[in-house]
Amino acid sequence: MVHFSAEEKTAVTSLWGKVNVEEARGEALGRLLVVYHWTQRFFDNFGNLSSASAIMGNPKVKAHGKKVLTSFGDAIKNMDNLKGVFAKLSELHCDKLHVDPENFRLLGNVLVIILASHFGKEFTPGVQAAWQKLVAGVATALAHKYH
Ligand code: HEG
Repeated sequence: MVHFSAEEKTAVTSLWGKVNVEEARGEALGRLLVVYHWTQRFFDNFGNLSSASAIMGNPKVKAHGKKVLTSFGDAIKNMDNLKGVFAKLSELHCDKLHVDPENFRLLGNVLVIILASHFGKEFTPGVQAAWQKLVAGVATALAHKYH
C-alpha cells in the first residue's frame, strides 16, 4: 500500500483546492480519448467523438469527466485508504465495464500533464512527485479487484 508523507499530502491537497472541477470536468477524460484514441471504444454510446474538438465539446464527455474528477477528489480526502475508496469502482470497471487497468495509468498521466500546464511554476518537481504517486496509487487501487 502506498504511503504518503505529510508533505506529499499537503502538496496534493493544496493544489487540488485550486482546481475548479466544474470548469475542468471534461479536460482529462477528453484528452485521454483524443490522445489514446482506442479508449473511445468504452464510450460508444457517447455520440460524436469524431474529432478532437467534437470530443472536447461533447457534453457526455464533460459529464463523465466530472464523475471521474469527483472520484479523484474523494481519493484525495482518503489518501491513506485508496484501496477502500476504490474497492467498489474496481469491481465495476473489471466485472461490468471490462476496462483494461492500463488505461487508469494513462488517465493519471494525462491529469498530471494538465495540472502541469495549468499551474506552471507552481507545479514544482516535489509537487509533481506527490501527484505522480497519487495517480499511480489510484490506478493500483482501481486495479486491485481485477481477477
Ligand atoms: Mg471509469 C464509470 C471513476 C478511469 C471507463 N468511472 C465510472 C464511474 C466513476 C468512475 C466514478 C461511475 C460509476 C457509477 O456510475 O457507479 N474511472 C473512474 C476513475 C478513473 C476512471 C476515478 C481514474 C483513473 N474509467 C476510467 C478509464 C476508463 C473508464 C481510464 C476507460 C478508458 N468508467 C468507464 C466507463 C464507465 C465508467 C465506460 C461507465 C460510463 C457510463 O456508461 O456511464
